[in-house]
Amino acid sequence: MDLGTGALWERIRDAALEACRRSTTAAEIEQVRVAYLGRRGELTAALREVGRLTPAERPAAGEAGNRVREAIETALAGRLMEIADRELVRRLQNETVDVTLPGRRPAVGHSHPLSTARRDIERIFTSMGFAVADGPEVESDWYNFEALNMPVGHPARDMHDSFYVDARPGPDEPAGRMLLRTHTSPVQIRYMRARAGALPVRIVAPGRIYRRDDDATHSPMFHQIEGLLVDRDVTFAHLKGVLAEVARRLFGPETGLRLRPSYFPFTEPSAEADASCVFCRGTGCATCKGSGWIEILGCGMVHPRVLEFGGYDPEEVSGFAFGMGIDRVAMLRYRIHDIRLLFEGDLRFCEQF
Ligand code: 2NM
Repeated sequence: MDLGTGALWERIRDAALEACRRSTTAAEIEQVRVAYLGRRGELTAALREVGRLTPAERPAAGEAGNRVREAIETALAGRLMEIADRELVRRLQNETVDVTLPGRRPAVGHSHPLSTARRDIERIFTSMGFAVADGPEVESDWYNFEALNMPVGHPARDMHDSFYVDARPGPDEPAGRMLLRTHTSPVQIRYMRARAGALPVRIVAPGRIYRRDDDATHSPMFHQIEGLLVDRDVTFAHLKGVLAEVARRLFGPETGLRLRPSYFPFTEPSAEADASCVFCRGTGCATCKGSGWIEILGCGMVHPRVLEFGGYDPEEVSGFAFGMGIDRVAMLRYRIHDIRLLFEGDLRFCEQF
């Protein structure tokens, strides 16, 4: 090989530049690069030979070889740019816009029926002076059960009703097992304790709750809104007045309210509240199963022990509380017969509201 005189370098350079000029696609450019500059390329082979020259010959040959490498690299990069430009121009020339086509209407999102129901219920309560409170969904045994007058061994704590989890309580939290809250009542306990005895307490706590249940009318995750009012001289009459107004605001001004005695560990006395059926107006239909009434919530006067757990003196204050299923309200309002539809995210369902 004639590395010294430069004839070899010139020949490689001219051949490479010619191949580069003839290339019309990026793939061809790459082929040229591999043929000359690749690991087994012609120029690469020649540069390797430089190492075998005498020390005196080596610098000039190496310099000549590297100049050729740079020339080839520059030519390839330039040609690649030309090809890309040409490609773009060709695409733009072929592109046409039909300005007479009708526009595409952008998809507009909207609120899920559950969000609408929650927002409407929250508005009713905030307009009556209640604040909205929230809290953790992973709760301690103490806040979810103990503070609500459900001591160890109470049937509602049964493994069959609750999802226990491996989480550890935080540094300032009571020791004990952790679970997904089965109601939003722990929010009310946390709120009372944070108020440290201040009056009045007047909150609603909406949110997700979890129970081990799964069929057309039960989902393992569902939504509840609970309310709590604590002050001096709060009576059952206050509870009934507030709930009657809520029922009218929620289902219409003609709606009636009926209270039936019931039992909850955290209230005494306790009641279940029925609204007169929104569909038949009380004459009896399929939705109210002929009774003319639909159960909408549970309620009662806060148990003295629960007030104490909240840091309030049951000799000084009293309170009422209630819990309502948001999913139930949405299902009644939109006549949805399977609760699971609310959680599947199927747009064919969601877009109907
Ligand atoms: C219900 C029924 C009756 C309730 C009790 C409390 C608390 F924290 F104040 F004790 N919050 N919510 C309650 C009372 C909930 O749900 C059916």
